[in-house]
Amino acid sequence: MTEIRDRQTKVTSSHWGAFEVDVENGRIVATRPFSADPAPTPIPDILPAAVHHRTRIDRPSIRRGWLAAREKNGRGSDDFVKLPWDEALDIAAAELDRVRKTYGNEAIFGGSYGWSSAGRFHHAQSQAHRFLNSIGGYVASFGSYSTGCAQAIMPHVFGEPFLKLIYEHQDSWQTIHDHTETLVMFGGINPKNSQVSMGGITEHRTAGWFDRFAEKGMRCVNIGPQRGDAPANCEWIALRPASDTALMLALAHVIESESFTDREFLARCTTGFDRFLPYLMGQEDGQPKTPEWAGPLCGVEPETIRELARRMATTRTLITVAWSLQRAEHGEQPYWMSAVLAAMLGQIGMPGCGVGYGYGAIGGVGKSFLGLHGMTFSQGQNPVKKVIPVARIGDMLRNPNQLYDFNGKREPYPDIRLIYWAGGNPFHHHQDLNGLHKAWQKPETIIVHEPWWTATAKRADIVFPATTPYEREDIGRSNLDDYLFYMPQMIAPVGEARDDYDIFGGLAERLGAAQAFTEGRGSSEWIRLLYQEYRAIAADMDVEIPDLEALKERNWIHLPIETQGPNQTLFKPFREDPEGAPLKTPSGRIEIFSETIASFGYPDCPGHPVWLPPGEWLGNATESAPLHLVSPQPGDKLHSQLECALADVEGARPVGIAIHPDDARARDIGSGDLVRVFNSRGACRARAAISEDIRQGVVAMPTGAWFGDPGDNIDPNGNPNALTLDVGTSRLGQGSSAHTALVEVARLAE
Ligand SMILES: Nc1nc2c(c(=O)[nH]1)N[C@H]1C(S)=C(S)[C@@H](COP(=O)(O)OP(=O)(O)OC[C@H]3O[C@@H](n4cnc5c(=O)[nH]c(N)nc54)[C@H](O)[C@@H]3O)O[C@H]1N2
Ligand SMILES: Nc1nc2c(c(=O)[nH]1)N[C@H]1C(S)=C(S)[C@@H](COP(=O)(O)OP(=O)(O)OC[C@H]3O[C@@H](n4cnc5c(=O)[nH]c(N)nc54)[C@H](O)[C@@H]3O)O[C@H]1N2
Ligand SMILES: [Mo]
Repeated sequence: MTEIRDRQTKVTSSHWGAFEVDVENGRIVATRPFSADPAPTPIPDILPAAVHHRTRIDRPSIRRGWLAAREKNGRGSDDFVKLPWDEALDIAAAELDRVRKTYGNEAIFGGSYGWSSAGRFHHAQSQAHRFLNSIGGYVASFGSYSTGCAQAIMPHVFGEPFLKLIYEHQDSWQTIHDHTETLVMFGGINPKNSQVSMGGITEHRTAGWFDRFAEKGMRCVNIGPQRGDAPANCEWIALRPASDTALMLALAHVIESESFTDREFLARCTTGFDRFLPYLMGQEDGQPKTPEWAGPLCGVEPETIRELARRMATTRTLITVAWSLQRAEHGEQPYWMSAVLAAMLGQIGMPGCGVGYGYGAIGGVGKSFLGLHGMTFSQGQNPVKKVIPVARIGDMLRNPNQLYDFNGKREPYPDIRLIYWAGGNPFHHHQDLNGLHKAWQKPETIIVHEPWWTATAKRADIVFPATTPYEREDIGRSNLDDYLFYMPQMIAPVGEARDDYDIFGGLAERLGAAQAFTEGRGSSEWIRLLYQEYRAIAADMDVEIPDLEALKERNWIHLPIETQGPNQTLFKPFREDPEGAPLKTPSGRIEIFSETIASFGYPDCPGHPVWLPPGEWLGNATESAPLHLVSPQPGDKLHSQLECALADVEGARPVGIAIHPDDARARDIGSGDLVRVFNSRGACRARAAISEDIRQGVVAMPTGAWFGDPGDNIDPNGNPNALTLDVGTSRLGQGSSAHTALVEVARLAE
């Protein structure tokens, strides 16, 4: 370890951006904004308190009931026995060995989903995968909670992996600024969310773009349940959650009825409009999808829909869709339908027009940089071929060996005996946490690495204390950012925490896999090697990067990789020459009707987009659960990270629940009142935040509060996943349906 001076200030990078860190006598005492960031986020303010918080895990800990008798009950309620590292590693290694020998590596779940920390080398999930591969493999997971459903459906429509589409090809903010006349944002574009980006975002510029759009006179329309999902200078159409597909169909109906459909574009660049049109016009099911039909479903006036459709058809229009829309039951439909609507307008492939996904969702979307990739620590090969859709973990644990459908395949769920998690917090992120807690009792052993005693760590059997980025050195770099950081170690590990790499190294050694996992290198040697490789890749692209010693000295550099390349208009080459530059779909065109999807025979995702109401929404609200709960990302942090210290702030917990004045009045709820939010799946506490900026009938609670203990009959801090529905989006996408939940709210006595 490098010597730590008494007082120093260094810059580091994180998922929420770069910031300066002041260290005094071995403790982080303050953070300050990074000089090059035009709109720094306040997220790091709480970091000093969090890094040294009392909830840090100080030593390896094994749950008493498991240690004594491999007792499974008691997860989340037992206390822990603290052990020396060697002893705890011996026990964990022996258990991994027992499970792989008794049941095979197909009994180990190592999806280990989660954002963990930025930093290229010490990425906990990659480390976990590499380690598990080195000992024979693990059951992996596909996709993310962010975009799992889109990752399944959109390749059928556009023939591209969804992430490649949004990160490499979509129009840049500059292109939108220069060309778009009407920006129609389903689910808004919220600068609050672009505070963060996987692996880092240095210059926060999203809000600034909207000021420039307004100056230009661009019309920006936010369609969704909350006004605050877009900057204040945007129009708001207050939509019922989950009804977007109905609205899009009605827009399409107007476009078709008023002869705006671009038949020439449809003929050249798409397939299957003829199969979709009878559904749209009602010849198929007797129900034309008119604005009068959609109005009551969406809670939007038919005239508003007509006016918007005409505007979209007569101006250069970009339709954007937030990721949240596909994080709901039948989330495939608005994604597919938005593509069909854009195709009917015939503007796909023109700069600033067509359709785009996830602008603002994270800060990197809409930035355009040279594809300078690299510095990836190899995860090795996984000999186990079983993969589950990431959000189906509860189903997997509940239904071992049962068949399930996913994107055209039917497979049995594995029979999991051991769960290994490093760098994620499933007892924050998964839906219906009370249901997950029950399913979580099935495996024989659960091993977790965590810096903090999260709800997941508390529900594990073996817990290893992990360092935070401030306790180890790393390199900060993201494909979606034009800065490069040396992230220095700033303080000694808190308690007995170790780097994930060293924990896995210790286990690998005990399991005879040391060479496969470490290849004889320590972390600093790996960092040096990966950096050298990255420098060589950069040099090939004529980007000069200093050597590691110089980067250490400079702490950070700006990379000259911003571009406005030809790729910055989505599908431009395809539009210009659909025969010569076909899409990678079966037809080579945009698939309005997909023979592939139709061949799956899924009633919940047929061959073209359709309106399918979800299991819970305002259209089937009940007396006991009359309100639609949406649970967006928190504005003041990243997910459940740094929560321990934020929760200490006077009055900060439970979290606020946005509720319309009429709904509050009907329940005799006043502003700031403590409330109980509940349904048949669970209950949590929240504090009423009465607001005209949320649609009547809808309530919104941010994610991120630490979930309580199993004995709690009400979640104390307000994690909305005490209430959400744990079902796949459909047999096709099997994504998370986090935004699907009906609830009731009642005042609680203080
Ligand atoms: N209701 C509802 N639920 C949702 C969503 C929603 O919209 N609504 N959104 C979903 C989405 S999109 C996402 S991405 C997920 C996010 O869910 P997660 O990614 O699981 O959330 P995080 O809080 O970022 O979890 C990261 C964990 O890693 C730990 N950690 C940080 N650094 C390290 C490290 O170096 N080593 C180790 N071992 N651990 C580390 C942190 O302390 C934290 O506990 O939530 C999902 N859940
Ligand atoms: N500050 C901060 N930023 C973050 C994160 C964080 O934890 N903190 N997490 C990051 C991650 S992992 C992700 S995946 C992205 C997520 O990015 P998104 O998925 O875009 O964001 P959300 O905040 O989940 O939802 C955005 C809005 O969608 C609206 N909405 C919900 N349901 C519907 C619907 O049916 N129709 C319409 N039209 N609107 C609806 C809600 O009002 C909500 O406020 O955010 C990223 N950004
Ligand atoms: Mo996410």
